[in-house]
Amino acid sequence: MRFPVAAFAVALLAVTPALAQELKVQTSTGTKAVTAAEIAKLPRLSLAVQWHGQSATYEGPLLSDILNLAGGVPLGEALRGAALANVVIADASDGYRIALALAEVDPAMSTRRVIVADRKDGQPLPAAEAPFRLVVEGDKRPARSARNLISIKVAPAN
Ligand SMILES: Nc1nc2c(c(=O)[nH]1)N[C@H]1C(S)=C(S)[C@@H](COP(=O)(O)O)O[C@H]1N2
Ligand SMILES: [Mo]
Repeated sequence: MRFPVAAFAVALLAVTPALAQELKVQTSTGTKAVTAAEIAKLPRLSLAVQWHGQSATYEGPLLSDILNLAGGVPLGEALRGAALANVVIADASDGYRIALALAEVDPAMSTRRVIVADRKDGQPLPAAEAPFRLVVEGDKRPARSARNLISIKVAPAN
């Protein structure tokens, strides 16, 4: 009996990322669980990266489009005055956490493109990076490109 139980546990672990494919997005209007299906419907772009001498291409929607889905995030013309002190905090399943200024992720403000990748090199994200990976264009080191992204929060820096 031991082997079948172990095999079942391994199979369950293997499918868990697929089941958990949603992103918690917390904004001034509340918390929304954005599903992988909603994310798949957004316009997509590809970012080619050269990290530690390795090339890869990540694909997914702009983080700003996901923030617009969640609502309550001042972007575009609304991103002015006190709103410019908002930060985006991204949390990963291993406890890793990074921050960006909201202005950095607004395509109306910044040339830096920030995507929530769900594919890499034409394949679903590998388990080591799933369910989503933040890909922050323009950083010299990929330290803010958080793997295993599970939650995003937009709030005033304070
Ligand atoms: N969740 C998570 N994401 C992370 C990290 C981490 O420790 N945990 N390390 C960061 C750092 S410091 C780097 S250099 C890159 C390394 O990315 P790679 O493992 O795909 O080469 O991941 C970034 N994203
Ligand atoms: Mo790093």
